[in-house]
Amino acid sequence: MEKGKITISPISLDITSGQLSGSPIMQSCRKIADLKDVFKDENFRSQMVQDDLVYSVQAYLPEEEGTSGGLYFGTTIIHPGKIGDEYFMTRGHFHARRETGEFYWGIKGSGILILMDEKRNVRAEEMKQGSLHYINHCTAHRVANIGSEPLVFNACWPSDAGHDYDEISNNGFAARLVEKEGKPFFLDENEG
Ligand code: M6P
Ligand code: ZN
Repeated sequence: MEKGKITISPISLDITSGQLSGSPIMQSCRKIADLKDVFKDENFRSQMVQDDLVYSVQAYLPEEEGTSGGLYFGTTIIHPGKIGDEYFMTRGHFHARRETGEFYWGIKGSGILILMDEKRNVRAEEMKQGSLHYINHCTAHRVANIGSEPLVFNACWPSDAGHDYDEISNNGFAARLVEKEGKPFFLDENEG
């Protein structure tokens, strides 16, 4: 590093909108079509407009995936909506390296962070602007938007955490967040 030289970071974060700008930023979108078998009512999902966006992720990944000691940063925007009575939500994942944790924090909107340990115990935390969430190691995590505006949150996780989606695809979460009488309500995995 040249002594005394002050440079500008290539990435910036608009802290009011959560929007990342600069380069390199990875962008991904999850549309209705991408979320087969994620929601309880697969038949309902299959009949929705397949091109509609459920959530998008922007991520700054300054290290090669798998590098130990590095960190990743992301902004996730979950649109308001439901599939049947189940709120729009992220796919959810365990970390491939189960011993790694993660921070989430709310930027705007109203949501629920759903957490599940390896014994399938589920708990949840309210997400809103300024809420800070520590996701323990060995804990699957998923976020649902329970409001009528986009839910925006930031995340910071280790670059060697990885994503294990298979465990959730195969066994799901032990509870699902549905709207009942206008309010969020957890349905046990065996309930309709
Ligand atoms: C956060 C982070 C990312 C994750 C994203 C969407 O930004 O946890 O690692 O990819 O949310 O969640 P998912 O991958 O479960 O769809
Ligand atoms: Zn994670």
